[in-house]
Amino acid sequence: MSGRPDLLQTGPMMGMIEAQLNEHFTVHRLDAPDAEAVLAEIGPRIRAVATGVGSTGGGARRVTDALMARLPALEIVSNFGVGYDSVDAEAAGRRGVVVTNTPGVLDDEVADLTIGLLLATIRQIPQSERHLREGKWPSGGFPLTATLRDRTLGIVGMGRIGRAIARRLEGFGRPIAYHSRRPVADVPYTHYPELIGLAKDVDALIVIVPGGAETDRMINAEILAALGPKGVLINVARGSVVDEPALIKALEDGTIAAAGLDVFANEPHVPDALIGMSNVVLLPHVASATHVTRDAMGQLVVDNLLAWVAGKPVLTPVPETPVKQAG
Ligand code: NAP
Ligand code: 8YV
Repeated sequence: MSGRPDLLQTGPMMGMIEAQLNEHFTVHRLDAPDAEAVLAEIGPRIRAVATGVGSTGGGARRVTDALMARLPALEIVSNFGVGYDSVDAEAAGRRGVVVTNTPGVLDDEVADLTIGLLLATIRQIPQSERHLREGKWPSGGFPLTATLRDRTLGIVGMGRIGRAIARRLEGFGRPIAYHSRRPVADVPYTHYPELIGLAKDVDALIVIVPGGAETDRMINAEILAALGPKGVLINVARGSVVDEPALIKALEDGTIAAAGLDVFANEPHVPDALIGMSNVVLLPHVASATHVTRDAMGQLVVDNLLAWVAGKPVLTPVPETPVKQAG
């Protein structure tokens, strides 16, 4: 390959990513005011895309089949995030474009936050802190709360992060069960082939599956009813995995007790109905959001691109796409 390859950046990315992209590539920005003109002019030259949807990860532009059709020389899409539901990976595979993501480097961080969110939701930690800050303590202590002590814990998704969550939950001494399409051979927890069965048998449901069509609104009114009035839902996966209007209704009418949510259907917008509720803990998609972990994710975004530039196999291709090297 001669010269620096042309790369399309779909939106803002972390400074450490942008600095390295600018060093090794000729970078074009899709979040420019004249995106259409940019595409028309440089689309045919673009060989790489750097992308990532999220509050700090990058712009909201998705890498669709239609966008890739405008980039006929495209060879690689490097995604900031282990979840790559904002990239049409199957279409990329059909086009011979490799997609990379950032697995592994965030498992412990996301699992740590999940445990924090679970405890915060069940023990109402933010609510009790608000009680103190609002000066209500002298007039009365914060009301008693629900507990983890009498619960069976269910995990939806027993992949890299699900396992890291389960390992931490073992320390709480409560029964652990999970649902995924296939049982995982080397974990000691009870597998439920049907999500509804798991929801019926547990009192806390922690969701950590990928987003996309196959998991779209899998946590629906029926699952929430099965979880029941003592039930707590924790979603650290994707907002699309939960039927948000059904969840709001279930929280309002006592179908379930509480929810802890790091992700939402239409981020960064959160329904007013949720914001007004006292039985929810709401976080702005921060499960991986520490300096150390975001830097590790960012470096993996860059390292995949640099491997491709060097003609080496990319480090973390997604299963839908072929391993591709620069020609
Ligand atoms: P992973 O290793 O690929 O694990 C995914 C798990 O989900 C597997 O156990 C898989 O098992 C299960 N699964 C997939 N499709 C399913 C379906 N249709 N029904 C039931 N189970 C299904 O992924 P990971 O690295 O743990 O990450 C999981 C997801 O977490 C990411 O894709 C991302 O969306 C989300 N995430 C969110 C944050 C955040 O900031 N909140 C941070 C990191 C990741 P089977 O294939 O056997 O079903
Ligand atoms: C990031 C995530 O917050 O890795 C993922 O799938 O959801 C998070 O780690 C997100 O990708 C940032 O844009």
